[in-house]
Amino acid sequence: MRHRHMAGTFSRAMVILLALVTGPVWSAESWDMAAAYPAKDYITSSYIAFAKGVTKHSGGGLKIKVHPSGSLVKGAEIFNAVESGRVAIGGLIIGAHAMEDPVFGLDTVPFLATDVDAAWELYQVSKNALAYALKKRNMHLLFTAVWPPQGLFVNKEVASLADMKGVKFRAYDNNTERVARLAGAIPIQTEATEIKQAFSSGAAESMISSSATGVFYKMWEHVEYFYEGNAWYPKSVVVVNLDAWNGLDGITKEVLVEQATIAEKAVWEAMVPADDNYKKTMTYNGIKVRPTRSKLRKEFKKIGETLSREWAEAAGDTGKQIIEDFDP
Ligand code: PCA
Repeated sequence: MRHRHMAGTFSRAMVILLALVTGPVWSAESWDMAAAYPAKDYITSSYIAFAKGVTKHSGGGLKIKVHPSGSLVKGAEIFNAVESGRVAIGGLIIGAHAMEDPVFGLDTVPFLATDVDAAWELYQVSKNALAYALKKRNMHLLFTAVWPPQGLFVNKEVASLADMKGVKFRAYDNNTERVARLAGAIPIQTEATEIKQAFSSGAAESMISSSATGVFYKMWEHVEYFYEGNAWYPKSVVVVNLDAWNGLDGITKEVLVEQATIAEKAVWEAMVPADDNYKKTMTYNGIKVRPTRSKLRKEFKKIGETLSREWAEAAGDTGKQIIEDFDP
């Protein structure tokens, strides 16, 4: 704990030192936005619509350019890049940072929110805690985007966990890695941009992800099945470096907040129809989209219970309060 704190202090000191030497890499007029997923993915599309809205409604006073597919910063590094000010703004999967603050991992606790309304409710009751935790890491929360429910992509029929034993599994964060381990699979963590390579080389044979990712990485070229899980709805957060945020004038801040509200509403509403379309595309291309078999679902619920317990222990009083306030 002490070491982590010291490491944090040290890296923050380095960042300040670097900024003093080189100055910030962004200006008040022009921001580059780091994004991990493809431009046409509905999540990244929402960032692009948001960026256009800000550019337009600030009369060009603040231009935001989105860099998709990890082209500016790799997905796993966006958090640190925004925190340190290497980029002014970024969109990232927040559950991947549960190690840094348990509140970041709330939306990856399996079976807590099992439909989009519950996921929205969970977000509402945890929003202040989320924004506060981000502020402590030098970031301002603008909005969130919800991913479709997570399901299992796999190259064979799976009726129970026994079928997952020893299966190579691509994980996108520590949570999915932990699920894989508890399921007896063999996880490797990769960026989404490395999915095709992982599956073509045989390093991965399965993964838990969504229909969106299934379509953009043409998973029909690698697997036969997509088992729908509806166990959790991860969120991406759009965050601004706090110094970049504080450097804006009041009117520009208002424009950002307004456009963030519009983008958030649109992307949350877009999720269900987008998911339906992505599943149709997968089916059309030959993936068998199936409900999870009841035995597997039961076994998976057990894994969910373990993860929930672990999360509650780590999240302490803040976590307890959120769970108490959550009434789906
Ligand atoms: N796709 C992302 C994370 C959540 C999702 O549905 C991925 O697989 O990297």
